[in-house]
Formats: sequence, structure tokens, C-alpha cells
Amino acid sequence: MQLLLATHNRGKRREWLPLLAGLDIELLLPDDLGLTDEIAETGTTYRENALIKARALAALSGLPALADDSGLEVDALEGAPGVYSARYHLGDDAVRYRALLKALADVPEGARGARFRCLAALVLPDGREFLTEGVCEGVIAFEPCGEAGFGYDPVFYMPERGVTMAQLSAEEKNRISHRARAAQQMCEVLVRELGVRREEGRE
Ligand code: ITT
Repeated sequence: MQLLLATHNRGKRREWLPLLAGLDIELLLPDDLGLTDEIAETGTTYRENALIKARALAALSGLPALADDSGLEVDALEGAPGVYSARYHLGDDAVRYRALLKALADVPEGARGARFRCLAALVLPDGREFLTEGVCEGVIAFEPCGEAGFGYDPVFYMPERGVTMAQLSAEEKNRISHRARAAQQMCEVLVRELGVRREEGRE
């Protein structure tokens, strides 16, 4: 079976490819099909935006399409930037996480709780739709640390591990992240609902 991974975000792609690697599917990227246009994310929830992206790419390609809408929810900002995380500030990832650190400059250690959330949407050409969700809890650090990952990873500190998300290897992040949790459930959906086989020797 072919499956289109409906994202233009390179960080997400790098993570999704190994997360789906245990399944007997041929993964395609929008670029492989010449589908380079960004889809306007006009929803106000992760769920809506994940479905908007997956529906659009399923319609354009005629293939099952899997999209991910995700973001960082900061308690001291009443859940912002949340669904608007990619658009929190104009510029690159570093500009955005520095803007976040600035906004939280006066927020004390005990009040810096945050979580990453990922909504994954699978849309099939016959119209069936499946959604899964994953969450990963942490706190916002005072300084960025680490080079791995993408987005807000350098400022997302996990107290029980004593490191930021950007200090984890790709394999470690893919064991505990919000995306990994949504992906595990999505693999179950693909096996159960679509009869996709797990490849031998893999989970
Ligand atoms: P696509 O819509 O093409 O998938 P996007 O970057 O626009 O790419 P989203 O609208 O879902 O995707 O925005 C997600 C943003 O949330 C992303 O740009 C990061 O800033 C942040 N984010 C999501 N997952 C993250 C992660 O694992 N680590 C760090 N930041 C993350």
C-alpha cells in the first residue's frame, strides 16, 4: 500500500519516516508527486488543521494521506502558542523559541509547565477518516540547550530526564515524543483497519 505523508516540515518528516518504518507500506512525500503548494491551515484546532491537510492531499493524490498538526502549549500563556506554534513569530525556529523565552522571562521555575501535542489524521480516498493524539509533558527552560530535533525542542525541558528534547537522540525522541505516541496508535489503525502488515523483526 502507498501512503502519502502530508507534511512540508522537514523536522516532522525525519521523525515520521522511522515511526512508520515497521509497516509494509510505501511512503511517499508530497514533493515526490509534485505537490509543493502549502495547504492553508484555516482551522482553530489541531484536529481541524490535521484533517484539512490530510483531506487536501488525499484529494490531490488519490492516495491515503497522513497529516500531523502539532504545537506547544504553555501554561503561563494559557495554552499559547498551541495550534499557532508554527506562526508564533515571523522567522525561523530560533526566532520563535527566543520570543517564547522572552515572553516567559518573569515566569518562575514552578510555573513554566508546558506540553507538546500532536494530532495525526489519516484520510482514505474512500472518505474514511481516523485521528490519533499524543502528548508529551515538560517545562520551558530559561536557556536553549541542544542541537537535535526541530522547532521548540531546545527550550522544552523534561525534568525527569534532566535534558531538553533537543538533547535527545532521534531514536530517544521517537520513543517518548507526542508524535511517537500519536504514531504508535496510527500504526495500530493502519494494521487493524487497512490490513497493513507489520514487517518481520520489527515492532
Ligand atoms: P506542516 O503543516 O507542513 O506539517 P508545519 O510546521 O506548518 O508543517 P504545524 O502547523 O503542525 O506544522 O506546526 C507545528 C509547529 O509546532 C512546528 O512548526 C513547531 O514549531 C512546533 N512543533 C511541533 N512538533 C514539534 C516538536 O516535535 N518539536 C519541536 N517543536 C514542535
